[in-house]
Amino acid sequence: MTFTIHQTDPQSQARTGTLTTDHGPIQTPIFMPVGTAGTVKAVHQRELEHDINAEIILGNTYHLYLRPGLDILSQAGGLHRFNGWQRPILTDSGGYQVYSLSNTRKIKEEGVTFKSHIDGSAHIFTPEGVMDIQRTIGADIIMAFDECTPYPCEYDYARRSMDMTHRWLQRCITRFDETQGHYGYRQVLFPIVQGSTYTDLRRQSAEVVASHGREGNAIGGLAVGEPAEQMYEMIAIVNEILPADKPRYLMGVGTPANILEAIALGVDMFDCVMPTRNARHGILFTTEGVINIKNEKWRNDFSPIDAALGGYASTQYSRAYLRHLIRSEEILGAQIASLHNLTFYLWLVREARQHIAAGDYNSWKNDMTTRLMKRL
Ligand code: PRF
Repeated sequence: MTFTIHQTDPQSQARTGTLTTDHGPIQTPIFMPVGTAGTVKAVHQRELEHDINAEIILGNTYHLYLRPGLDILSQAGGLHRFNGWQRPILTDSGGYQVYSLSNTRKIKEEGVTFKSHIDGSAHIFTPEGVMDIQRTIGADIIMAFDECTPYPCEYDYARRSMDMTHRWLQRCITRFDETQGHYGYRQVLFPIVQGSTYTDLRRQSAEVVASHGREGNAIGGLAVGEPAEQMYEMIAIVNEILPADKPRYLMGVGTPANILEAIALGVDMFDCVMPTRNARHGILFTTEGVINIKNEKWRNDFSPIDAALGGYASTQYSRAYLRHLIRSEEILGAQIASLHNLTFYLWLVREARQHIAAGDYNSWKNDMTTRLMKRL
């Protein structure tokens, strides 16, 4: 994998680049649609590829391991073969989903024992096991096994958890480096910075992560309920330490405003369920602001969902029609709304890249942030 930086913004830490994997290139800053169970919910791959030009999607170790399971994924020849997506895939390690989804979980030095949210069966995730699983899934970018601390988090817990995440990271690296991909293309491992909202812990964690010299680095443990200002402060501290010539991935973030702010702080990659999850609940992001399509005010608005955005879903269907579909819980409602919100997120990062290249990123970001977060 190579990462080439094209332009850097003179007024901020923002930059544009290209990340090249064996499944193709990714223009950064990028937003990665979340495809938890090997599918971006309610969105066809034809739409991902041709309508919104998604250059990479996410998968989740936790979900894919539980269902369909490694036997099927390995028989298929990996997730790319199984779901037919031929562009890059990144998998999260389960070091987050296991905390948010599984019923009972116990975190120990060896790993995390948990019960499946599907059938209650007992499992253990260890750093070594999670590397093996992600090798079998066959993602281009795989994530280290970590503990994402909750917010708020006592200092002592945050410190002990971070230290364990660092020991787990060493175990991940050892296992990863002594194994190979099963399918003939290269995989890379990104470590994850933790440390809750404590500046000294964040610095320490960024130093440890940077010292491993991997092909890219991630920032975890943020957007878990802390104020946005605190999140930005942590990102700024961490990004001073993470190498500038490697991609930086902020995990699970966020709103359009969060993304634009983090880009200014030097982040290159984002993922979040927000566009797809909100879409299913009728919350739409548009170039004018945020819409709750279920509201009465859209019942006879026959204008397109977002004419300025362009793209199929956003111009083909009216707000009144989408309101009707979502209120009727029609499957097509979720499909249109999801495709629309992803069109918006991919448009947002494309615009960001263009403004970084043009040298006016900061002023554009400030204008956009107020506009995009307005409730219509
Ligand atoms: N760790 C992992 N995945 C994540 C996070 C994390 O801290 C977050 C935090 N926002 C989202 N996804 N492994």
